[in-house]
Amino acid sequence: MQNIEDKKERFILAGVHRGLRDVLSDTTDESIKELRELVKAAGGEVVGELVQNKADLEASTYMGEGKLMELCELVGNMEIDAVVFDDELSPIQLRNITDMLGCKVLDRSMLILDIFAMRAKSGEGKLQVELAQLKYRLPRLRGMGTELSRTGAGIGTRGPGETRLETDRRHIHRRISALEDEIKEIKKHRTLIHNRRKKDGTITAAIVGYTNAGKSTLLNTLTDANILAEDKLFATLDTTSRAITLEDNRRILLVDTVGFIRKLPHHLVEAFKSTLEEAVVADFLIHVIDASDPQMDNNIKVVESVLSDIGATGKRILEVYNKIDKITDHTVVLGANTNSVMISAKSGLNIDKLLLAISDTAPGKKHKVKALIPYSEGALVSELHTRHKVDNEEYTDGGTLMEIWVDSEMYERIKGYCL
Ligand SMILES: Nc1nc2c(ncn2[C@@H]2O[C@H](COP(=O)(O)OP(=O)(O)OP(=O)(O)O)[C@@H](O)[C@H]2O)c(=O)[nH]1
Ligand SMILES: [Mg+2]
Repeated sequence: MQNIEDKKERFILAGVHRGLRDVLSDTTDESIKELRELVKAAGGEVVGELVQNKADLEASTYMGEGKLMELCELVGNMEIDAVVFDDELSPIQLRNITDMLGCKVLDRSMLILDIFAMRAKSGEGKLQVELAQLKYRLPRLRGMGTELSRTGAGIGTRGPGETRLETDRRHIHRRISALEDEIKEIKKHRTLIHNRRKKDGTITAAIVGYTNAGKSTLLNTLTDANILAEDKLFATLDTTSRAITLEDNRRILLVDTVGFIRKLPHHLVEAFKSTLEEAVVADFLIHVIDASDPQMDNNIKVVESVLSDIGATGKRILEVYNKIDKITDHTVVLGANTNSVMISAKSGLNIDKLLLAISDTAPGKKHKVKALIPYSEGALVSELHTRHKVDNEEYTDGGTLMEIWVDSEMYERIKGYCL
């Protein structure tokens, strides 16, 4: 016998296709397909969809009334638990639609927040998700009201970890300011870490990209980090960092970050600013792109626009076209950007090329030189030992013969001794 708890909530997807020039803000076949994946990621089952072609959204009901009636019928006939809309609904739209449909009504933002709530592991991640959820809910409490409290739980109502989301307005206000204080403290701590890294001369690269592009898989392949990498949206919420050492001994700290998606809820981006700051303070960015995704070009645009939203602009970007094991026509991808490599993070294909590209992109690139340093320059030799990689060293009549990796600054100092 099937346990009631195991029964998946049945969803209908709904949206309005407006024929917008900016397809990324519209409801399209692709955004609906992605919404389907989001429902799946939240643990629900999609049993139907209804998209209306209509140039303008209705201010109070989002869809036209006739279409909503149609939706209402579907809900009744198909034993639907919830309808999820492909846009963020305004408080008034949410309330009116909920009144009409008599079932649970969610929107894209709520669904994404719900998935984030399930996936958040670190203390910081949980605080940020809860803050985004509460800020989203506050103006919508009445709209969510009866249905969500009657059904009590399920998709769209889950808080991070074991916590239950507040439903009382006064408590929510109090909780929001407590969360903001806590996040401020964490941010201070993060700034300390960033400053220390800068002082130590640590080079950092943030791995950014659309959700499911293969960021965590890449970090695993490069460093054996064992980060959760799964074929599901938003597998990674918490930043993980691991260092790699390049041939010239430069250590690069690679920071895995949360994936981006189209129509990312505004409150979420706000709340996750301190996590996303990793991309803002990084020395350069590694943008992982799923080259096997037909939506590749749009996904790149979404990532670029979120990066600009959070202020991660003007940085060197290494574009990494991933999953090339899944595609046959490589010409589509090639030539997109001069600073790009094609790899398979999963099979390890072209990881050597990627490491060379990382070495070229990261600041402070070193070159191997051969130098004969006179014995009178003992301090210089020891400095070279502490800060640079020495491949070979011999004591000759004319001084210490060294094969060393030096950056341009050190090269200027020793070029008179170079052979
Ligand atoms: N075929 C193939 N699959 C890959 C490759 N790289 C990653 N994948 C798969 O793509 C899926 C997503 O990989 P992740 O590394 O979790 O992606 P992510 O970018 O970290 O995703 P989020 O954390 O959700 O943003 C997993 O099933 C990986 O096994 C690749 O080079 N080839
Ligand atoms: Mg990941």
